[in-house]
Amino acid sequence: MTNPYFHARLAERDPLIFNALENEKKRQQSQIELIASENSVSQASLDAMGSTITNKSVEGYPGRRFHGGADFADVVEQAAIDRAKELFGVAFANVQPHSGTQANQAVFFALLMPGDTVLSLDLAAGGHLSHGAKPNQSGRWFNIVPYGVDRETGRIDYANVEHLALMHQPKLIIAGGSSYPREIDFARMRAIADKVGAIYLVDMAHFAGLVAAGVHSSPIPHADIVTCTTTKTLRGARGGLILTNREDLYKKVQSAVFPGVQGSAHLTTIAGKAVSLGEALTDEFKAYGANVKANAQMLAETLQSRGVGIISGGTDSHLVLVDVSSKRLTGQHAQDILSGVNITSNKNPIPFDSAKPSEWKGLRLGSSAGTTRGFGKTEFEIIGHLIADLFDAASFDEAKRKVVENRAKETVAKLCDAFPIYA
Ligand code: DSN
Repeated sequence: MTNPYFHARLAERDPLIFNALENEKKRQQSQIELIASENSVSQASLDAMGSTITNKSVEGYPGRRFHGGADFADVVEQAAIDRAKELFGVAFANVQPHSGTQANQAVFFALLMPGDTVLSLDLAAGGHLSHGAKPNQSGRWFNIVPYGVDRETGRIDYANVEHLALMHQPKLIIAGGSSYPREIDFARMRAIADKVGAIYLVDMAHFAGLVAAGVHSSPIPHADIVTCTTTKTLRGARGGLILTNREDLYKKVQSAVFPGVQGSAHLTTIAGKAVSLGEALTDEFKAYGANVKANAQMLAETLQSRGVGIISGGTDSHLVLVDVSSKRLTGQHAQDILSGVNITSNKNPIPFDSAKPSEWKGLRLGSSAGTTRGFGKTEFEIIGHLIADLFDAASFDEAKRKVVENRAKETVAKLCDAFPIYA
C-alpha cells in the first residue's frame, strides 16, 4: 500500500506554499534581477537541495560524526570540501556555515574574546553588517573601529587604515564587504596587519565567483582566513565557506563552527554547495566570470555616459554602486521606479551617506544573475539606457513619464522572454 505521506506532491498537499513557490518562479522569469547578491543556481543544484538527505542529522565532520548512518553525508560533505579546496587553491575548508554572516560569526568566536578590537570597513563605505554594524552581534560584543574610503576616489584609504591600525592595535582586521565595487589591495592590507600583529580576514562573499573564475585577484595567498557566501557570484546554494592555509586557525575554526555557533549541518545545502563548487571548476564558469565583469563594466559605463553618478567611477567586479542623487532621487525612489518596470535592485548607502535608510542616496546593482540567464554586453547596455531613461523621466509630468515606463516594461518583457530561466 502506498503511503500518501511519501507520494503526494506539494501541489496537492499544500496549495498555498505550492502557489507561492510557482509565483516566485514566474517572478524570477519575468523580472530582470540586478540585486548584486542574487543569482540563479543550476537545475542540478536545485535537484540536490530537494533531496532526502535533509532527513539526516550530522554533527561533527566527515569520518568523525556524532550520529550513525552518515556514510553518504560524508561523501557529500567531503566532495564539497575537496572542491572548495581545489577551486580556491587552499589547504583547509569548512563548508558548514549556514550563511556568510555565520561564517564570520564563527571566525569571531574562534579568534576573539568579547571586547577585542576589530578594524573593518564602515557599512556606508561598503562593509557588511556582520563586520561590526551596531545592530549585529559583532557590533555589540566587540570594539569596532571602522575605516572608510577616500571622499574623492571612493576607494579604500589605505593610509588611514594604517593610521587607525597603529592607533587602535586591533586583534582582527577585515577586508571585504557588500557594496565595495573595486578590487582590494590584499597585499597592502596584509602589510598593515603584520605591522600591528593582527589576524587578517578577507570576506570575499561578493566576489568569490570572480576569484574562482580567475578574473579577480585572490585573497588566499595574503589573508589568514577567508570567508564567503556560496550564493552571489559563486552561483551556488545559500550558505557560507571558511577557507585558510593555516592549520592552527583551521582547528579553531572547526570547533567554532561546530559545536561553537552551529549544530547539525544542513546537508541539502551542503549537497547544493558541492554541486555548484563542481560547476565553478569548469571552463564554462571561467567564461561566465569574465562575462559578469564585462557586463558590469558596460552597465557602469552606460549609466555614466547618461550623467548617472557611479561611486569610484566604475567597477572591478559584478557590482555597480550608483549615486542616484545625481538624478535628484533617493535610493528608495530609484528602487521603486525600477521595481515598477520589473527590474529588481536595492537601495544602499553610499560613502558618507545618512544613517537613515529613507535618506540613502545609493542604489546597488549587479550583473551576476543577468549574466547567468545569458545577457551579454548588448543587453546590459540596453538596461543601462533604460534605467537612465527612467531616472530622467522621474521629473517629467505623469503622461510623459508613463510613456517611458511603458516602453521600459516592454523592453524588460522582451529581454526576459528571449532569455528564459528553468524549464
Ligand atoms: N549580504 C547581503 C547582501 O549583500 O545583499 C545578503 O546576501
